[in-house]
Amino acid sequence: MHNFDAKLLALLRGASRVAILTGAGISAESGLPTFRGPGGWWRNYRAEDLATPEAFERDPQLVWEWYRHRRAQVQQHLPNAGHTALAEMQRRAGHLTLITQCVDRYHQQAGARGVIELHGNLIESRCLQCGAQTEGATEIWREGLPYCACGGLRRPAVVWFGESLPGAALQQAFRAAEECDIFFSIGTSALVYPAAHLPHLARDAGAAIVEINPEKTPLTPQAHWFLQGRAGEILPGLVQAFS
Ligand code: BJW
Ligand code: ZN
Repeated sequence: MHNFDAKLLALLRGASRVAILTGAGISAESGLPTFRGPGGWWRNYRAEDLATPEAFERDPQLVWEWYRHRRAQVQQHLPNAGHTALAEMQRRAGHLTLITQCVDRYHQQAGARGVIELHGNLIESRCLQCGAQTEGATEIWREGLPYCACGGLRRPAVVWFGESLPGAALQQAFRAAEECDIFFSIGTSALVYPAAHLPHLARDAGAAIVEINPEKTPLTPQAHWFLQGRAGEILPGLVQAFS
């Protein structure tokens, strides 16, 4: 079990508002690949070929092949001890906002509520013609591409590079960061903006910053606590502090 600093535990017990930002690393122990780490997607593919609007215009079949594969992976695996611990922490803490860059919906599946999805989700798709956003079950597949009932082509309901994040979600996330006493950055390389701004906003507003990651990131020098290790191993112990 991880040995936590007494000062950190006291701070957690006294905190009235907690904000948590998660990234692909939170789902790594579920068996989902991350983007940038060893075994990550960007080790074998170029982000520009899969996660940009230009890639989708150029080769929608290829992009959909990747997202179908990832949907299947999400269905084949389950939330892990890290997701469960965060949901439990939310039940115990006075006020805990969970902000995620993940598109797998594992936080919600583990019981977390009011999750702010900054980069959309894998489950839904959006019609390029009528704008309707619905779950995959309503897609009409033809030659490797999903269509809407209106006939329009559908795209994954995620946020690609160069696209703006959903405005309401981003606003809620900024606010949670500015108002919290403690901000956790968990399982994210802290490289992709504007999500990567959040811990800095929180820090500037006076919050304590706690980072959980097996590797150092550009955020690490700014973190008040760097808990080096896997989220699924560290978080279950940390839950005890919230009671
Ligand atoms: C563990 C673990 C375990 C392992 N336990 N941890 C130059 C400067 C600044 C900004 C820009 C710039 N050029 C372009 C930009 C903007 C760009 C950006 O930030 N680029 C940077 C890469 C430089 N951002 C955008 O384009 C965003 N939009 C935007 O800014 O709009 C305004 C605008 C419009 C037009 C022009 C310019 C600006 C949109 C970003 C969208 C990101 N989309 C993706 C795909 C989403 C859909 C999908 O899933 O398919 O989001 S890319 C990918 O990266 C995904 C992730 O959410 C995101 C972040 O990655 P994450 O989650 O941090 O994962 P990894 O793999 O990077 O890290 C995993 C971490 O876990 C590692 O640290 C491991 O060590 C750790 N880990 N096991 C705990 N067990
Ligand atoms: Zn439509």
